[in-house]
Amino acid sequence: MINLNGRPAKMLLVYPDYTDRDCTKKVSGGNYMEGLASISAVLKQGGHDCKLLHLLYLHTEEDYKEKLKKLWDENDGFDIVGFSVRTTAFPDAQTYIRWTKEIYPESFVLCGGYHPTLVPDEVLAAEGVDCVCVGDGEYAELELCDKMRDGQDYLDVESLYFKLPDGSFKHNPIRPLFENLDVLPIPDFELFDYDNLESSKVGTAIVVVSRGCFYNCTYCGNGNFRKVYPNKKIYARFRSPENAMLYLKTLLARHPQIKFINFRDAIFNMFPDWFDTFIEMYTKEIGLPCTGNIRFDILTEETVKKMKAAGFYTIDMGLESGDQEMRFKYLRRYQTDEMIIRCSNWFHKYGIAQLTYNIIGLPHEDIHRALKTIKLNARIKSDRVIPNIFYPYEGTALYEISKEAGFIPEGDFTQRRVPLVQPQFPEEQVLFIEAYFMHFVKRYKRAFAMPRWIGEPYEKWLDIRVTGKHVPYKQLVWLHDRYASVRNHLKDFLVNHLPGLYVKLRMLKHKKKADKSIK
Ligand code: B12
Ligand code: SF4
Repeated sequence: MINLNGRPAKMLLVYPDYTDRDCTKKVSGGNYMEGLASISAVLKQGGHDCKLLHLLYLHTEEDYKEKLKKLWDENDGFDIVGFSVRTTAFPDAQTYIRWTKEIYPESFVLCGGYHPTLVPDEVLAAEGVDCVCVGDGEYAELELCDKMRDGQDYLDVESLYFKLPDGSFKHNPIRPLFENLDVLPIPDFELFDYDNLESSKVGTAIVVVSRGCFYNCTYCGNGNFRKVYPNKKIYARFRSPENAMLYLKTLLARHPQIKFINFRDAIFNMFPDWFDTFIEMYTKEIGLPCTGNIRFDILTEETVKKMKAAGFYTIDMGLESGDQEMRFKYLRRYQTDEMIIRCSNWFHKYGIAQLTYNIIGLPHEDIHRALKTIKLNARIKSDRVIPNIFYPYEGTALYEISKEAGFIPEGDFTQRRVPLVQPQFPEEQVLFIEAYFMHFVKRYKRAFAMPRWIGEPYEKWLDIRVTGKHVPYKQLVWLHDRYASVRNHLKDFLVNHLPGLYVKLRMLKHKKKADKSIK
């Protein structure tokens, strides 16, 4: 039991923030994370201290230990080391935890974030982990720190599970969600080297003014994240529009170089009335160019028009699969092709570019269904497409479907490029669709724009190039990998050395789109 004898607690947050494990060099300043900035703000408001070890790349033992020691010495030690763990970061996090305990065996190691929320006992069982936080962490951490400061027993703190000296687990109830997000302080942006973040370098702020989502898409953890709370009905919450303005104004006052806002809320227009009020206030009080995730099944043309006035120059939308049956049966996303096409037309009409997220390699998918995703993107004339390879997150409905069908291979699949092994959709075909997604979207767009007599044969020819028996999938994937590596290096170079030019190029692309709009 840690007793700080009246001294405020010192917490070190460790954030393994990289998705590409091959990247061993620092290429950017990493991502902003609302959850950690929020925990830090609440702890500091409560009189405690909080620092961040932001891991931007896969560290070697020497590198990690050197950084940890430096921070430890500068701060005269820490009472708690808290790891933020997303599912795919868990294997690396375990290594970092082991190394932490090797130098500081007495340190109290706590894990929080999405993975510990989904599978708390699995995380608590890992070597070196003393405690896990299930769900939102601010007030559980504050209570833990307060109790350590006051020398009280903290083993009953709600939302925390503890590993006891005999190795058994102590599970506490999960504290109810706080309904009003306005009670939270403005996040501690300065926990991060904010002006050096990947987004800040190109004048963009990542902003999150909500928690959760009330939809139930089967591949997403949200359906399960909310289940842990006793009052799960209020899981999806937003700061009030007034408080969201205060958040933005505080951020802009501290970081005046920010010229774009990237709202990363799960679904920005989840509550249409909130959204309409928010964008009206944003138009008057902020007015910076912005983007956000938008759901189409709750959208009206009037809202799209207002979004244009507010400064939305682009939006993101989850298209996920172009096969309606896949969307309805396996993804539980009840959006018809017709609805998707109609809403996309509004964005074209008002000159707001559209980026779509797509999933390839879903369970029971095959190359013909994946081709439908390419074609729907072409029909709605997506301006940018992001194809992601399906990853089965434990605890999600689609993980269970994949497991039941026998598509999940034995052993650690977290580092596989294509996690599912499905006979009807082999790895090289999934990688091929991912690699050449935009290439084919562009060509199908052309085919659909041509007169039928030429467009139809061109479409059939393209179909053969995607699904034909003799397509050399493996070789084409190899070629694309080489090209992607050069392109990514170039992008990193521009973002890190010529950010002005990068922003200009990005704006030029969006200007072309906006010029076509109705003024
Ligand atoms: C905003 C967002 C992003 C942003 C910001 C990333 C970030 N790290 O926050 C961007 C666009 C950069 C991003 C990227 C990615 N994301 Co993302 N993202 C989200 C989103 C929409 C909201 C997250 C958020 O800010 N919530 C609000 C904050 C306040 O809550 P929070 O982060 O959960 O933090 C609270 C608790 O988790 C806990 N907590 C968190 N860390 C810790 C640590 C300790 C010690 C403690 C005690 C508590 C604690 O306390 C916090 C405060 O209450 C969620 C989906 C969703 N609706 O939740 C997906 C989500 C987090 N993303 C996800 C994924 C997979 C990714 C990517 C890997 C995608 C990719 N392939 O590139 C990358 C990874 C980037 C990275 N390095 O982390 C998954 C994670 C799934 C999982 N099981 O781990 C989610 C859940 C979506 C999904 N598919 O289900 N993402
Ligand atoms: S709408 Fe987005 S955040 Fe909500 S459940 Fe679906 S995928 Fe997850």
